[in-house]
Amino acid sequence: MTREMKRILVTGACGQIGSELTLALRERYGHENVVASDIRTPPCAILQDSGSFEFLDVTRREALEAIVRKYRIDTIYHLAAILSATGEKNPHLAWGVNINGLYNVLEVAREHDIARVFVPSSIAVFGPETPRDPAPQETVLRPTTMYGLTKVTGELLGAYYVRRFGLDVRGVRYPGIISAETPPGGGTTDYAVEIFYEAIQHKRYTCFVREDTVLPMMYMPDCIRAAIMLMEADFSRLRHHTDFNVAGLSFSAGELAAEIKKHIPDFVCEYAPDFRQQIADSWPRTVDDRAAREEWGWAPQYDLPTMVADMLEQLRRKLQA
Ligand code: NAD
Ligand code: AKB
Repeated sequence: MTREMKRILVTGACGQIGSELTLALRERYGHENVVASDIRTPPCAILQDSGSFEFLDVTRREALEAIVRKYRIDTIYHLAAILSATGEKNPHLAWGVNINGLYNVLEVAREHDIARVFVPSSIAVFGPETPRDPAPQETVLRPTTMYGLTKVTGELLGAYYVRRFGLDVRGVRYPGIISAETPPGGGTTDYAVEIFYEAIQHKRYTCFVREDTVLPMMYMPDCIRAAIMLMEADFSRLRHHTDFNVAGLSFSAGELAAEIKKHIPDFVCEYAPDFRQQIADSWPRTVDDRAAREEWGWAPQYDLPTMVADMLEQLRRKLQA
């Protein structure tokens, strides 16, 4: 499936990834062909003005079905979710949105002959028993967070729909995503975005994980490329479907601060770990993404210096505006 893919629904389109992925999809497949949806109001006018927008709670199956019918949707990017830190504060909500919401999406997709569904997984599927450097593609999946638990279940459920019903469900295990447009929504990796806002605005940041904490991360342009590349890949080449490891870059919180300091010499970063440290410590430092490279040609384009330079430029422009 390439550019002839026509009628796309994005759930959770107002979030960190959705707000930028929706615009990229509109550019690629036509503004009139990409419907954004969320339970909240779009964070920027362009998301609302550049195509259709619908309020949609994914836990309400009839509402989802009505939108699929109304727009004759044939492809869904399902991004609505509760992330790790919010999920630990409210595990019931995380289960409800991440599991029941996904089940609704898969069932509606099955009943309405949807051609393809994208469901992101996360490095949160890994746990303390997973090898950390790198986390293999095939490995122990025993996460300790409710978010991670829902992501493992999501991968398995998606793979079941591929096998049992022939529904084309695809997904990557995203690392922490770094971006300048929409702030992240309650994850453990949020420090890697907050640090940029604080460095530019106050030249100080108190980081909620230790200086030596290393996690896999990815810059937003690579995140969007990964979604589109996987969704356009030839199905016959895929041996995996819903669980591709994808590496971007891995660095410690201290290395990130040092790279920012090269651009803002008087920037000071302090460290005061909170409950999110334990979550970070249960995740790997790097991931082995050979399956994604071999099956659909994945390769990231940003490293730490290029990501930091671009991030500072984008964010300065945004904050000045
Ligand atoms: P986000 O929290 O920024 O956005 C999620 C969106 O879902 C929000 O706009 C929220 O309003 C919406 N939402 C919440 N409950 C909903 C409901 N019941 N119905 C409809 N919408 C609802 O998250 P994100 O970072 O954009 O993540 C998108 C996807 O990517 C998620 O599946 C997440 O697990 C995955 N992911 C993200 C990261 C990351 O670092 N951002 C990393 C790994 C995986
Ligand atoms: C989080 O920290 O919860 C997310 C993720 C890695 O899934 N950014």
